[in-house]
Amino acid sequence: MTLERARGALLGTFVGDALGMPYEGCRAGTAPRPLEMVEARLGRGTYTDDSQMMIALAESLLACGRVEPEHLASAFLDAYDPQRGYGSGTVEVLSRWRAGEPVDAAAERLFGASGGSFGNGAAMRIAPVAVMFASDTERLLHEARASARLTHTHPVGIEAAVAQAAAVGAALTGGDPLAAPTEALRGGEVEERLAEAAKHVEDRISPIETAKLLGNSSAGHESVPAAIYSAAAHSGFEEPVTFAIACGGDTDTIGAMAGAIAGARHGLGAIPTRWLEALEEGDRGRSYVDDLAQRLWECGS
Ligand code: R7I
Ligand code: MG
Ligand code: MG
Repeated sequence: MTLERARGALLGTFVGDALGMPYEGCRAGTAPRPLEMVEARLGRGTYTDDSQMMIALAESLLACGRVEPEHLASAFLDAYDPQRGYGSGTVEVLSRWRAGEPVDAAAERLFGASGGSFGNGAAMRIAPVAVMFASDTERLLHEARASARLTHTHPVGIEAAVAQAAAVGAALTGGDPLAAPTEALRGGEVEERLAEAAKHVEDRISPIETAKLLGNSSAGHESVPAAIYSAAAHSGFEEPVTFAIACGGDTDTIGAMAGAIAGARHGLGAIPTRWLEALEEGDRGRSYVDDLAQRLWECGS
């Protein structure tokens, strides 16, 4: 793994998130081409919960050297800014923690008897785990699971995070971002959709077909396969991220996850300067995320 790739994974998440946010909820095939950073809810180039939680996860990993549930929960709580647009399940976990519920018990109680959230919230933030543990696949998958369980206890929510972690990990180390997640899973919805995605890497399908076949919602199994497919079937950074956002639906997150994989695969230099330059700065903006990537890389390489 090179430093360029580590920077690409984190800033790729940020770029995909900021680019995709203005198109959240759009139908597949409607996002413009070429894609530009346009005025968004909190301003041009601003990020959402995807990057905010990624930053908190990176900070906690750097402080603890691993996923330490109590510390990570505090980091998520400290970072939380409702204006960034969080999933309802994650908002509830945070408020349960704040009310004193044990860190490892709150997530199971979401969504009634379903066994917790199957949302893509654990997958969207996973890039720092992949950077820190890229050299040891077993450890990477273990830490990815631990980081997911804090907020997502439904098997699909965890599988989605494991798949995305494996895809970013493989991309960082020159592996195959579609084969690696398939190997990491032991059956389940996410793996089934990845198998479907694999059939279309050569004869590429459109964003509309991708959304139909693989999904584009904020459920883990209906967004992680689409993001991995976007990155696996297209080269460079601009193509896969533009394709991912054209899938519609949960565009900030599908964009963020495709951006993490494509950035890890091709390095920071592949991300268009016009997109990088538009990212918000401030306390925890572009330079800060770049610095986190460098520090994670130093721990991981
Ligand atoms: O997973 P999570 O943090 O959401 C992340 C998404 C991303 O798109 C972000 O950009 C942000 O917009 O939100 O939050 P959750 O609320 O746990 O999961 C996301 C959504 O998946 C939920 O709001 C539900 O619509 C759906 N969902 C479920 N629905 C029924 N039963 C997740 N789990 C369940 C379930 O068990
Ligand atoms: Mg978001
Ligand atoms: Mg989203």
